[in-house]
Amino acid sequence: MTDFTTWALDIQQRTEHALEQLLPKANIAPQRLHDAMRYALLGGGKRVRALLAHAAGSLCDANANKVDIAASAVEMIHAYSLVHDDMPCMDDDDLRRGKPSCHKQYDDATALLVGDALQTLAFQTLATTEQNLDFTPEQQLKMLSTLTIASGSRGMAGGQAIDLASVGKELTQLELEYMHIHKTGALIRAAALLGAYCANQEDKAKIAAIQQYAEAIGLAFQVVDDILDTEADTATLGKTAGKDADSNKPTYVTILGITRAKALANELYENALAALKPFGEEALRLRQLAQFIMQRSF
Ligand code: GRG
Repeated sequence: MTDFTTWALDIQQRTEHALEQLLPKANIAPQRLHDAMRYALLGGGKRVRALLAHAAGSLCDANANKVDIAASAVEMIHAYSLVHDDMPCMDDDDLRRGKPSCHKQYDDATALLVGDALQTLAFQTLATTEQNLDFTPEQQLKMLSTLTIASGSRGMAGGQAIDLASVGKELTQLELEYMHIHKTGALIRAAALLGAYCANQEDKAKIAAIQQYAEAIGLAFQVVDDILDTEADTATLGKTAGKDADSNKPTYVTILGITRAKALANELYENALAALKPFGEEALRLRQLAQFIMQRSF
């Protein structure tokens, strides 16, 4: 079996290729919108959600070509959320993935439309049968409903609303956790589940374990993000460092302090690994990915 870095690079490259194929070409009208969609989605990002979909897919023995479709749809939703999040009416950030954020490179109206169009392209990708010949309609519906719920007001968009409403407020750890389970966790959980749903046969025990793993690692991802926001620099992060503290936003570091925040991240990592205990080598990629999420520097 290949080492993790080689595997991850392969997934990142095949995801890039799948997204490039699924996006409208930049010379197709409306050119500016299509160009901006490609700017926001291609050539950047760690593709953690695609890696999760493939790692979960590999535990369930799913066909990797099918997982590419699921992974692409999740990466489209993620990219849309970043484009909207960076806009002046939300987090107001000029830098994303080491380059000017979408509204800076284009304009606010274009960025708004990029988010809208990437979101609908994600659902189109899962629903369009010509691309998904091997999927059963039941599989497609399951993936669609999982991703819509994870993205909407009971998932990511709801978490973002809570985030915006909590600026300048003191939150308890439980309230902060509730926000992140929705804002970041819901899509991470959906990424893993969609990967598993690509398998020809559902294994309920594996799906339950994947769900438990993804919930723990999704939260760990956020705790690590808060730690990086205080400890890493802007050049390494590819986005403005210290943004949360500057925006007067509660984070795991402000609530717990750096030492307890690191201990919490480790505890969540251990919980994620514990969920995979019943599985041997088949869960290797999920284990390695958990480690990657913990050790990431941006
Ligand atoms: C606008 C509806 C709407 C939602 C936005 C996820 C989100 C909700 C905003 C992102 C804000 C943020 C920085 C959250 C912290 C965790 C996070 C999602 C970081 C970015 O994800 P990475 O690190 O990014 O996976 P890359 O660029 O590697 O894909």
